[in-house]
Parts: sequence; structure tokens; C-alpha cells
Amino acid sequence: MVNIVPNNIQLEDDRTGMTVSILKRAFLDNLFYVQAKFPKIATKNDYYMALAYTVRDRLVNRWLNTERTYIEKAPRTVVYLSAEFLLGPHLGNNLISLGLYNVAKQAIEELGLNLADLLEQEEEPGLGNGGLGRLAACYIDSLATLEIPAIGYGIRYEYGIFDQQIKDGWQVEITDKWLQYGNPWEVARPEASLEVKFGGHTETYTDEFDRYRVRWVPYKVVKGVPYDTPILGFQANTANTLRLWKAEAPESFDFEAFNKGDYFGAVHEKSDSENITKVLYPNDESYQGKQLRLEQQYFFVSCSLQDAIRLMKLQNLAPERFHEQYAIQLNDTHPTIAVAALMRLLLDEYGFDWDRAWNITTNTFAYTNHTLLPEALERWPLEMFGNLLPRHLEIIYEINRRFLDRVRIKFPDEIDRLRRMSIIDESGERYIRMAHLACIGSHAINGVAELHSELLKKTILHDFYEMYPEKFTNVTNGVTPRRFIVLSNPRLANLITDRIGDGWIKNLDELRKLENFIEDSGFRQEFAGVKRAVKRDLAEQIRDNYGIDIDPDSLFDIQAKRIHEYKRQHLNALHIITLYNRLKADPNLDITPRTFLFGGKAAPGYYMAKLIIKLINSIADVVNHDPDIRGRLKVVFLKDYNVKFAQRIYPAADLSEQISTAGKEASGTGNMKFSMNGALTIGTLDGANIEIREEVGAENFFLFGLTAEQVLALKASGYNPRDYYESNPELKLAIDRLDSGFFSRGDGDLFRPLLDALMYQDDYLVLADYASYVECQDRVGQAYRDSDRWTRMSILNVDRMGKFSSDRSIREYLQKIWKVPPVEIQVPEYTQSNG
Ligand code: GLG
Repeated sequence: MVNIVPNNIQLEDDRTGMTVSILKRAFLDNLFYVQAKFPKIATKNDYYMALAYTVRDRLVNRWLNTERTYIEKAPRTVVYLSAEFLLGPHLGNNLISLGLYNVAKQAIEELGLNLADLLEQEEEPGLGNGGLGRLAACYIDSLATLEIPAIGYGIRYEYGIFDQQIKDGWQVEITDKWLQYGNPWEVARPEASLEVKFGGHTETYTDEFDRYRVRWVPYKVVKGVPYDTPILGFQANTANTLRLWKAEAPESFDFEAFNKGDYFGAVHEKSDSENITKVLYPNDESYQGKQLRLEQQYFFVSCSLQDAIRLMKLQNLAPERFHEQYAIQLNDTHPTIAVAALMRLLLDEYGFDWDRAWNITTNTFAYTNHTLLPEALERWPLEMFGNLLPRHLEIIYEINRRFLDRVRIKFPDEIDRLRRMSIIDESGERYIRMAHLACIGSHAINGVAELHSELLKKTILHDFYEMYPEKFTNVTNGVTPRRFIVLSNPRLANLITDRIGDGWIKNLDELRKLENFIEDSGFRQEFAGVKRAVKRDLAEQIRDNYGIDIDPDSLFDIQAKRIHEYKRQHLNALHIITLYNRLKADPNLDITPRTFLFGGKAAPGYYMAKLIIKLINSIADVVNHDPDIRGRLKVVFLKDYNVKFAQRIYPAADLSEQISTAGKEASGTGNMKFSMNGALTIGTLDGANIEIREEVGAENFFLFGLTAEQVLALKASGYNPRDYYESNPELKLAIDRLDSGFFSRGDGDLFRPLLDALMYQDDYLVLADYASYVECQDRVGQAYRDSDRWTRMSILNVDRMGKFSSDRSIREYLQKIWKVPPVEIQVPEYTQSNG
């Protein structure tokens, strides 16, 4: 092999050296030669870019050596297929992984700049909606840290999740032009582009061995261009690749039109192709049956599978070993078309017979389900599907036919079961049920928390569980402590490391050593001091951005997540109104001062969620301006909640609101991030809350509300929300005040849709859980007054969160599903031969 780094490069080269003086030189060099700016005319963004390139240079050697090792050793590889990767800013995270944070900070300061300002400058890649996309990002971080050969494949959306503004209390969506000033972390690889076919029809023919074969004649072809981003492990040499696909028009495609003189038409077609990766669908927990969305899914899946096969060629491996080479995880049903796409490649392009192709396919894929909500289960109208992917539809029919034969054998004479389990939903207009295809085409199926995995088996996937019990398993979600403690809460990280060393960053169970310090009042004081300092920072930021003064000594009660009725931000709102009403009734009432903070985006087409945002802002308007309330309650809706902002929010929370209707939140991951940073949780027995409570201890968790079982029982017995309204005076007053227009300048109609939903329907049992929630909140308020006791509880939350590292989750996937061993990457010194 050829040297990838010339022999004559000095050990302490400007592109690799890690000392303050070299970093300064490299930074100025990049400013000059890459940004083409000198300090007098450089913008903050130029400085950010110069630093980003300086850091990127320092990880290229690991990245290329990782790639080279994978090509040479051809190790078994995890492929994480996900339509969303909600990465968050790269710069800070890479500084931490490289162990360069403090050195860079000093270098930047010596140049008269401020590292925090430059970190703030980075426009984050918001290529996801919420938990599902962020989980994918945590998982690729852990895969690299654990030195596992892995590739993340996804979509390079030109516009990620919209930016949220608030106008007159309402959400307004602004396009997210995250690429407008360039992206220093990606490398385009146009030479590795691939083609993806769409539409058209199929033909049969007999090949040279007289075998019956099918050929797909597409209507159009789109080019997929890969953009690679290095994902560096923490204190590891492994730098895996996240490969995101951008759609373009193939140069040759419009030739005919071009030759006919239709130059304009030919160029116009080009934008059609590029539309495929233009924008992320902004719906969390609900799918939109739009053709473009299906095109996105097939586009990135087809590129990724072709790419994986191409890599095998480079490794001298034949395609029949595909399942030995790759463990492919389907992150929800979004990439599930991969089951049919791999079958098509193996059957039509490589000439395998059905059984062989099916064996390879089912041994390759595993499927993670992230939700039980029916509105989130993807199904594609059959006709649309067939028009876009005619050959895949034929293959799905055949998969279904063979599958239903097996069902018939295992469960004879059960017509209804066949109807329920078929991939094709024929109850009305016909649909393809993607979750069924995923279950049939995968060897493993997992939920994302214990309760969720149990409910999958009992409810939506019950038939599949009876058919294939051995496929079902659980892997409880986790989050990366690198981004969500070390980077976001350096004060806490330093305090922990000061007491127990830094082993916890890679082995989060070591946090348990903190328990030795719980009786040390000095430690408790320092711990409380960290929280106070972080809260002061956030208060300052809120004052600067919103002109609202919040008291850092008040209890910070925070709910930050997508806005959804099942997450029940409106239950939180009813509690705020209740406290307000109590204070109005008795202005001398002695309550614990609280600051309620909310953050979260609503899907643009989800009216009720948008009305909840307006509700919170309307309550804030009244509460924050009422002189009777001064110093006791504040309410702020923080706009444009994203990863960057989340990193500031989690460390500042005293109380974390995890109040979904039991049985609805598959796992939650924000719940973990809050608790790791010392927030106490008020929560229902839902998703991962249950496991968090088990770990931290029931005495360090504020539990309220109905259980998932009780929710079902109550609904079955005929739930009447009005009864709760009639019989609870505080609830009645809260609702009546909303109804009277008290919080909407006299407009009694404004919140009517929300109130009607609560009073007549209340699918999410807000009124049923209200009393229990308010009673629990009263206990929270009391507990906060004993600050030393609160601090002990807070320390124990941090101490006992080891389980919720994404490293643990990834180890479980490796052991239960992927069976991929780690590969150590050697990084030769720069002066040695790098051949
Ligand atoms: C889903 C679920 C969350 C879950 C996340 C990651 O709603 O409960 O934590 O995936 O598994 N749409 C989501 O965010």
C-alpha cells in the first residue's frame, strides 16, 4: 500500500501537534489559507471554521487508519440504518474525544478569543426530530468508543428540523439553513456516487443458464452522493464513518431532452431529483403517507446497501457472505424497505435463489421498534408503493405468500390471524404495513425499555410474538455521558473526576463510587454549588435573551421535549395554574418559589400541540406580570429547543418532568440526561422512568399517576373525564379560568379545542392523573425546602445512573443481536511509514 502520510512530516506538525503553541499557529494558518481571512476582517464564523479545521486535522489520521484497518482486516461490521441522526454540534465533542479541550481553550484565549463563543457559533446538524434521532447519534458515539467496526448510514437533509420562533405566543417555523456557511466536518465523496432507480415496470427473461429472471426497468434514476463525517471514539483511536446521502440528478440522465433542445426542461428535472433530500419531515411520532417520504427512505437504503456490497468487493468478499459481514440495525420502520431491497439485489443482480437470498436477508437485519402509538406506525398505500417500487412490491408479495403459508401451518384454520398478520392491510384501501415486513425480515426485534418491550409482545406485535417468540428481546436505551455530562456540565464532570478519577467517563458504573462521599458535607456543598452556578448561568442567558429575570435560588422545574398530548405538557400547565390560583386566593401562602421552564417543538401540522405552546405562553404572560405572584412563580417557554440548548438545560434542572400517560412513552432519553445531571424526576411508571426509579431508589424519585394497566382498565370501564372535573374543586377552577378567557385576554374560545378534548375525550388521562400529580408536586415543593436532603437525593441520582450510558446499551446489542467483536486501531506516529 502507498503511504497515506508522507515520511517527512514532523512529529509535531501544524496539522497534528497538540500543544498550545502549535494549535495557535495551526489556527492562524487555517484562518489564512482555508478561510482566506486575516484577523482584522475575520468574522466569528471564520474563527469557528479555523478552529474546526484545526481540530478536524487532528482526527484525520485516526479516521484514515480506521478505514484502512477495516479494508485490510475486513472485520464484521455494525451498520446502523437510520433516517435521522440528531448529532448536535461537533466541535466541543471532538475536542473532548481528542483530549484537547483545555489545550484548545488556552490557545484560543491566548489569541484573545473565547472558546465558548466559538462553540456557540456552530450551527448544529439537526437531522432528526427528537429521541429517535438523538439515540442514533448516541449509539454511533458509543460504537466508536467501544472500538466496534461500524458505519452509520442516513440522509443528508439540506434543511434539518425547522428553527422555532415564537410570535405572540405561537410557534412559527423557519427553515433550518444549517449548511449556509459550510460544514467543516463533512467530506463529499462524489467519486463514490451511486445510482438509485425509481418507478417504471418489471420484465421477465431467461438467463444464460435458462433460469427465469426478473429485470426492473425504471422510469427515473437518481444519483446518491455520499458525505462522510468522522465519528471519533472517546479516548480511542477508532474513528468510524457516518455516511449521509445527498440526492442529485445523474449527468447523463437528461441527455435526450437536452439534445432535443429542451435545455430548460432538462435542468428543471434536476431539481426534482434533488428534492428527495431537501428537507426532513418534521413529524415526531406520526408518519405522513407522502410519496416523497417513501422516496427518501428507499433512496438512502438503496445507496447504503449498494455501498455495503461495494465495500465487500474492496475486501475481496463475495456477496453470499453479506450476513456474516454485516449486522444491520433498522432504526424503526423508516429503513425497512431494506428487507425487500436486499432481496432484490441478491435475486435480480446476483442471481441467488429465493431461499438462499432469504436466509442471508433475515440473518442480516434486526429491527428496533420505538413506539406503540398507532399514528406512528408506517403504512404505505399499495398503489403508490407499486408505482414507485414495482419490483419491490412483487418481492413483498412473495415474502408475504411464503410467510402466510407458515402461519397457516403453525396456526391452522385461523383466518383472522392471517388477516391480522399479512403485510398487506386489506381492511379498506390497501396498505403495506412496514412493521410487519420488519418483523418478518429480521432475526431480532427489540423495544427500547423493559415495559415497552413487554407491551410490544402483548399488544401491537402480539401475533408476531406468538409466531416467533425467540426473536423478541429488550434493549433499554442509553445516552452518551461524553456529550451529556463532560461537555454539557464541565463543573460537575470536574467535581466527579476530582473525587473518583475519570474512569467513569468510559465506565459509567464507576459513578457508584460517589456514594462514599455522601456523608462528606464538603462534597455535598460543592455539589450543590455546581448546581447553583449552572442555574445562575442559565438565568443569565434567559435574562439576556428574553428580558425575564428568574431567581437562581428558586426550584427549576423543567419539561423539555417534543410537544405532544401524550407527553402532557398541559398537565404541567394545569399545575402551574393551580399554584397561581392558590396564591391569588391567599397571597400570603408560603409556597416554594419555582421557575417553570419549557422547551420543545410541535410538528407544524399538529394543531393541538401548537395550541399547548400558546397555552404555556399565555399562562406565562399572566403569571410573570402579576404583582401578587412576584418572587414566587415564573414561567418561561424557551424557544428553539435543540441539542445545543438541551446541553445547557439538563445541568440546570432541579426537577425533571417525565409525566407521559403510562404506556405511551416507549423509553424517553431526556429523563436519563436530566437525572445524570442531578435533577430529581417527577414521573409516571412509563418507559425508562421505571428502570430509572429502580436504579436511583424509590425514595429518590417522585412517582405519581396511574400505571399502564390501570390506564387500560379505566378506559375499559368507561372513563368519564367530566367526573374528575366535577369532583375536584382545584381542577374545576383551573379549567374554568381557562374557559373564561382569564389567560387569554378574555377570549374564552382560544383554548376551547384543548378544553373540549380534555372534558369529553381525554385520551391521555390528564384529568384522571391531575390530583395525584398535584399532590406529588406538593411533596416536591416541601422536599426542596430541606436543601441538604435534596442535595443528597440529587447526588444519589447521579451516582446510580451508570446503567443508562449508551455504552451499556451498545454492549447489549452486541451481545444479544449483533455479535460483532471490537477491532483495535493502531495509529502509527506521523514520522513512521503509514503504508
Ligand atoms: C421514540 C420514543 C421515545 C424513545 C425514542 C428512542 O417516543 O420514547 O426514547 O424513540 O428510542 N420518537 C421517539 O423519540
